[in-house]
Amino acid sequence: MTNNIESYLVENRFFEPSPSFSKKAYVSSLSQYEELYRRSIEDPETFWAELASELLVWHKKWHTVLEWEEPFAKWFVGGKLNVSENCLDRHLHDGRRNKAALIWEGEPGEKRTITYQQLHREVCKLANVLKRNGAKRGDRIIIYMPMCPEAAIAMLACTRIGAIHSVVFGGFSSEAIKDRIHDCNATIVITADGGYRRGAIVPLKQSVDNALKNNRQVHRVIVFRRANNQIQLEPGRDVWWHEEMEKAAAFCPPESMDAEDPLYILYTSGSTGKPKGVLHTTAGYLLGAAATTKYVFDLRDEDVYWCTADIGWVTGHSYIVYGPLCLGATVVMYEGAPNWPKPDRFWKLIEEHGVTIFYTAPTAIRAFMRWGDKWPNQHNLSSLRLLGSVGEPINPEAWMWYHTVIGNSRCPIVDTWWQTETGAIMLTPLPGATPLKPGTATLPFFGVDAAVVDEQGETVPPNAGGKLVIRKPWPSMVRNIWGDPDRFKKQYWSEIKGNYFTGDGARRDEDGYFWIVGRIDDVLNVAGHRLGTSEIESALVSHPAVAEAAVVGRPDPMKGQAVVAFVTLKEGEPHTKELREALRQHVGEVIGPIAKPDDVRFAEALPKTRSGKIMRRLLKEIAAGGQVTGDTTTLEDLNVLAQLSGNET
Ligand code: 7RM
Repeated sequence: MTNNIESYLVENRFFEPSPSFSKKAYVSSLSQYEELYRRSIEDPETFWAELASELLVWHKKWHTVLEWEEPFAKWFVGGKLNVSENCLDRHLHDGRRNKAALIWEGEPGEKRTITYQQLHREVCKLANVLKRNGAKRGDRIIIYMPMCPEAAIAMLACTRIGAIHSVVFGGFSSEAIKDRIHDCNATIVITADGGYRRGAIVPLKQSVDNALKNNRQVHRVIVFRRANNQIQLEPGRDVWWHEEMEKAAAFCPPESMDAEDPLYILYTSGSTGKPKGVLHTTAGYLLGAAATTKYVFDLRDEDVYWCTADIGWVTGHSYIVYGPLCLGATVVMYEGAPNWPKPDRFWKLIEEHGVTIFYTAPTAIRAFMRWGDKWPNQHNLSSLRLLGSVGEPINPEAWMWYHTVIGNSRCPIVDTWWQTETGAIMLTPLPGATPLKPGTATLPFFGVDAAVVDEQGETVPPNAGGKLVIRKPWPSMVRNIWGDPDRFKKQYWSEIKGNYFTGDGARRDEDGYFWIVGRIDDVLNVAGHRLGTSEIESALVSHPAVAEAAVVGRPDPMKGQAVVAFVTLKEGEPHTKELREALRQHVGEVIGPIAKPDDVRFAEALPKTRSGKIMRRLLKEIAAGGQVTGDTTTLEDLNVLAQLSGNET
């Protein structure tokens, strides 16, 4: 068992669901969860079929719930439906016609509220625009937009006509757009002139123009006017969104799609340079998104729900657009940065719109901690009833801050573990049922057969580290990598025979709770001990001076690997030798001498993706003293790298 990941961090804090929350919740006790979970695992097909009838509207019922030929799954075979109809048309007849679907704020401060009826009309019109511009069922359409309602409208319009969308992050470069257009052979691009970020205009159309140089595949670019910045329209190729919409009819019949027709492709940066197009299909994906939105957020009609993710990330797909709209929720959407014009922008939004459910990422939570309590404390956050976290392990210290300062020790926190590939939340508390411990995504969602296993695929004992796998197919699972089934098999289905391999390391504690210890590729090997990154990072973050930390291994002739910690300090903390030594000692005390960093490097900021994940791969190269050579196209801020490489402190 020497190959297993070792685990040392002990977390003893414990929070029972409050009786008042539980009383009203869909699932109101741990035993009720356990009973439902047991049923969902013993007979997943019946379980999911019941939910599919309850949560989705169908043109035609399926004849077979699941066809499974590892690694290829087909769910609800024979069923027909349309995703935009599920998210819009149904709500025109269920009492939600004039309910706010989207409440939007632009970064400069504009506000718009769009009802279900209005959203339906906009989506229909854009669907007609797409058709008139040559889009057909099955075509691939790139969406490269700022965070505005039109981004969601574009996605839904694609689903209305059965076109496959691929949203590219508004922060990515023209190179990234080009690769993606090429990989999926897209023929239409939907974009905007620009969008706002930290007070500046991001020139989106300009990036699209650069990406399209010498491209003969894309015959149409539809440009939404958002920022009024100067752009060029290429005659014969580019058209204005608003001009096209004026000519379009207000109704477009929804295309009847097969349950397994492709819905969207979303690219994730693989470890190789080639982008990896994760393919999701229609019914299973929508069901996974809707079921988890309902139970994990315990969503009510009167909720004002805000997920701060960008629409270019899977979280924006499942938990801004498809899950919440399918359930008829009111969704808040915000265009810009959390600290614009001041670090209280999010809290201002929550107060003003009466947000009840707030879902964000640990990277944001750590930034708010760093900026200080005075910003949230200036606002009345009493509308909040539930908090969520996604994207990385949430360090226990960050969890406690979120719980006390934002949630006023009143709101349950759902720490949700999932991936682009899983389509929907997989490990999570249910807020009325699951006792919480800071730092763990707790237990599997219904139908999710998760396990921590060793190299042979055997389940490891409690508290031993291993690989996180999923043992059974689930409706919202990735169906393929676009154009590359071999890579699909190799990447996810070859590591542990018969199981989906997540790429994450984890341990399960004595209560069966899952603790993610980091990506398997990032695991350190120190003098024969395999250590996950997240425990050492959490130990560092538990020191009062530290805002954020990333730990990587550096080749070391004695120990195999030495532990290098990159640390961002809270505002005003001094970059001294004494503090560096104090941090090493602190890790030694919290975890043990084996995990003590050999090297602590202070950094102004850490390299991250736009969804806030620390790019340890780049830090590894820096720690080894080399130049960064890997793919940096998903990096949010290139300046950070320059700073780190030149940093001798
Ligand atoms: C939703 C999303 C997936 C990877 C995943 C993990 C990490 C995400 C959590 C988490 C610990 C969490 N999709 N991750 N959520 N780790 N606790 N609650 O993030 O495809 O962009 O990333 O993110 O490593 O494998 S993703």
